[in-house]
Amino acid sequence: MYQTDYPHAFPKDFLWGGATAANQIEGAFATDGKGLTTAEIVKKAADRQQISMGNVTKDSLREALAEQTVGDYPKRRGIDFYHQYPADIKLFAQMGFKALRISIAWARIFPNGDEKRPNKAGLKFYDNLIAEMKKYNIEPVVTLSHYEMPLGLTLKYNGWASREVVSDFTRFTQTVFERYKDKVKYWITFNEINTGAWGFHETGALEDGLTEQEKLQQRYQALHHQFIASALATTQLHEMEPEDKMGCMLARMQTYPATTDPADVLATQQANDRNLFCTDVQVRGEYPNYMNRFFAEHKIKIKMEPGDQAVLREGKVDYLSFSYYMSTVTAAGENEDLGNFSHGLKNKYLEETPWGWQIDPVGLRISLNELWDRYQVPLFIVENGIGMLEAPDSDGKIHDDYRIDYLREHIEQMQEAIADGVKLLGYLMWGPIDLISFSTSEMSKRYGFIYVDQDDEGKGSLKRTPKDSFYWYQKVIATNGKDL
Ligand code: BGP
Repeated sequence: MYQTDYPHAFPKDFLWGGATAANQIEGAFATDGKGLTTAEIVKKAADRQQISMGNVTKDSLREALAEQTVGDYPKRRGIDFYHQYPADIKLFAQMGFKALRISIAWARIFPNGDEKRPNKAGLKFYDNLIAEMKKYNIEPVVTLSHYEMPLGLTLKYNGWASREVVSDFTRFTQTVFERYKDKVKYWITFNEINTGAWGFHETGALEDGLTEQEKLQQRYQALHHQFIASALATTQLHEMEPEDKMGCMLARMQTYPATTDPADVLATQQANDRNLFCTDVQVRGEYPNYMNRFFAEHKIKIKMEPGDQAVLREGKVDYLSFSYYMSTVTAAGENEDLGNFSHGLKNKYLEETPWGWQIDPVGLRISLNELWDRYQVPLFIVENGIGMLEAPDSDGKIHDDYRIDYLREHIEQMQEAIADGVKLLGYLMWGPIDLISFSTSEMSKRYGFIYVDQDDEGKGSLKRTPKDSFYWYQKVIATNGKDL
C-alpha cells in the first residue's frame, strides 16, 4: 500500500526537478556529426506556407531547407547547452534537483536515421552529460524522441507513416539502452504522443495533397507505428534491465463542459477519451473500444501486422508521465482542441498567460485523480510551468513572482492529489533554464528559474542569471515541499 504522511507530505523519494528537450537547448545543430532533425525545421517550414506545424508538406520543407544559413534559426544555437552543460547542471544541483529530464537527439546517434552503426561522437556527448548529472546525484529521466526524428527518415520514408521506421527506432533504442541502462532508470518513448493526431511535428509524416480524411488516416497509421515502436522498446528495456522503468507521455488536456447541457457533457467525455487514446493503448496494451466508432465514422483503417496486438500487450509501460499547462472547455459541435497549439472556448473563471493558456491549478488535481483512477500506474508530472516575456529589472535581476505563484498553486494541488491517494513519482517543471519555445521557436517565451541572455535573433551573451524563483524552488526542494 502506498503511504504518505497524510494529509500533506510528499513521499521522501519524490523526484523534484526540471524538464528539457535536446532540440530546445542543445544548439550545436551540426556539431560532431549530428544530422538535421524534423524539430529544427518544422516551425520554419510551417511559417513559409502559413500552415500549422502539423501540416508540413514537401514543398514547405524544401523552401525552408533552401533558406538555411547559419544563425537564421534560434534552434541552431539553442542556449548552447551542448557546450555549457557542466555549468548549467551545477546550477540545477544548487537548486537541489533530484531529477532532470533530458532527451537524446536521435540524429546525434544516427544522423540520417538509417545508419547501421552509431555516431560515436554523439554518444560521447550523452556519456558526459549523464555522468555530470550523476556527479550531483541528479536522476536522469530520458525521452527517446521529443518531437523529433532524423530528417533523413522523413525524406526517405515519410516518417512514422511508414512501418520501416520501426526498425530504425529499435536500433536506436537498443544502442542507448545498452549504453545507459545502468545509469538511467526512468525512460520515456515519445513526448506528448497524443499530439500525433495533429500531424507532422509528432509523426514526421508530410501531408502533401491529402484530403482531411486522408490526413487522419495517415496520422493514426503513423501513431500505430509509434505504438509498436514504443512497445518494442519497452519490452527491449525490460529484457535488458528489469529494474528500469518505461513511461508513456501525454499532453494532458483537462477539459470541462461549456454548460450542463448533456450534449456538452457528452462532447466533453468524448474529447477526454480522445485525449487519452494513446495512453489507453500504451498503459492497457490494447486499443480502446471507443476508437472503433471514431475510426469507422472517419473511415480510418489501421493496418496491423500479425502479432501487433501481442506486441502492444507485452510492451505496456510502467508509469504514465504527462505535461500539464492549462485546461480547456468543450461544447457540442465545436472543433476538438489542438493540444498546446490551440485552445478552444474560454473558461470565465480562469486567468490566462499572454499566449492565452488558461491557468488552472485545480485542474491538475482533477487530472491526477482521473488518471490514477483510470490507470492505477504511478504518475509523473514531467512538464508544467508558465511562459512569460521577461527582462532584467533596473537592479539587473528578474523578479518573477507570477512564476512562483503559478508553481506554488500547482504544487499545492499536487499535495492535495497525493492526499487524495494518487501515486505521484515526481514533479519536473518545464524549462528550468530559459530555452527555445517549441510553439513559437523564439527565445522570448521564457519558463526558467534561470534567465539566459539571448534574444529572438539569437543575439546575446548567453549569460545565465538566477531569477527570484530559483531561490524559491531551492527552498521548496530543501523542505520536500513543506515550505511553499
Ligand atoms: C510542450 C512540449 C515542450 C515545450 C512545452 C511548452 O508541448 O512538450 O517541448 O515546448 O510544451 O510549450 P512552448 O515551448 O510552445 O511554450
